[in-house]
Amino acid sequence: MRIENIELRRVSMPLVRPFRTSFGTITERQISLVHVSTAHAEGWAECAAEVWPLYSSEFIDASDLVIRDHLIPRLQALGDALTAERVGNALAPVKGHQMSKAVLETAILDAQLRENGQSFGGYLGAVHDSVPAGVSVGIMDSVDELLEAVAGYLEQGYLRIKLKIEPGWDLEPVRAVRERFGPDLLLQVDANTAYSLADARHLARLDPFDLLLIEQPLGERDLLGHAALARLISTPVCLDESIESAKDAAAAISLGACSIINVKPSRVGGYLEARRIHDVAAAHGVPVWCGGMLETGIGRAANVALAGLPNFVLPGDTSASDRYYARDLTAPFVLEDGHLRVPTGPGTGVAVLPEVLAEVTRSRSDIRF
Ligand code: SMG
Ligand code: MG
Repeated sequence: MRIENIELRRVSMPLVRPFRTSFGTITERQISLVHVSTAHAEGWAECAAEVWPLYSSEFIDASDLVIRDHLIPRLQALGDALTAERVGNALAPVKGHQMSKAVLETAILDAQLRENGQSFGGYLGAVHDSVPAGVSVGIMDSVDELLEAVAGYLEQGYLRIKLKIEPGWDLEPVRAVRERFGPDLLLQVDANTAYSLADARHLARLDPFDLLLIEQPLGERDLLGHAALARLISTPVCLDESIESAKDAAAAISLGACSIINVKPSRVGGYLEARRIHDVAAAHGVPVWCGGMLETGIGRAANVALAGLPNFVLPGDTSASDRYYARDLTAPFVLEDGHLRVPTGPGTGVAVLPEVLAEVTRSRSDIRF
């Protein structure tokens, strides 16, 4: 495949409501988009890195720089031999920077699949036409406000609720949601590393609420801590931040650090590694689900395709466009009976809307190949 140009574009997308996690509040998503042009096709992808290095060590300004100065030159060196499948190895000498690597591989894969007339779902091996949608509900100022938000999402048809938790916002909101919406509600929590192993006894007090899982309670490097915690609580432990590769997934599973994995393609360097994690987990009987980074329709389309693979057995953080943005960069993803449809067109199967794109663009630069 011969790339002619890679465009880096910074957009700013206001969220419909602020999103608060244990590491901070965001009101607007600043996103780096990568747009790849070949003689025959175009590919788009979005980088998950945020403004601050708080979810992980990556952040958007550093990501732009590493893409431009360290990653793209390695792709240019491949010349015509470049394919999406070769991106991972070509970028492997650069340590870390999974999100920056992911956005390049994904944009190239999109262009390649569009050239070949194949969809992301078909390429990755999706077996479902639509996938069940969950919603991630941020930390709020009061339990009443939270109950109202959850009620609204359930009315819209979301099939699973995830509550963000942190010390001081855990037992009470979980109890309130469980009591108000009953035992059948699929409910889980996400701590984004906010606890330590010394909190094990406190976290065990979540056990009676019959949660699907607790996501990333401890630090991202603390696999042994998670393994110890998993022995002390009955809520299944799910890892997010800790898993940056299929090797990490294999290690975490072997150590007993998790019994469920949140697969985010951006966090693990792209969709090919995400599929490997899916396969490793499936081989161990470990269920996975698709996480989210408040993606626009560009990233959502590919995530929904991934979530169509057979071992994605839990509803994902793959919500409809209007949960995030009043105007999405693509035709909006809408809930149909609690599900999002897996796109079937070539590549991600979605088109970027030029007027919306122009409106949210803050800057752009081009790298000629
Ligand atoms: O995309 O619906 C979404 C957000 C899902 O909670 C979500 N993501 O740790 O899983 C997570 C968080 C990380 C993003 S917080 C800005
Ligand atoms: Mg998480």
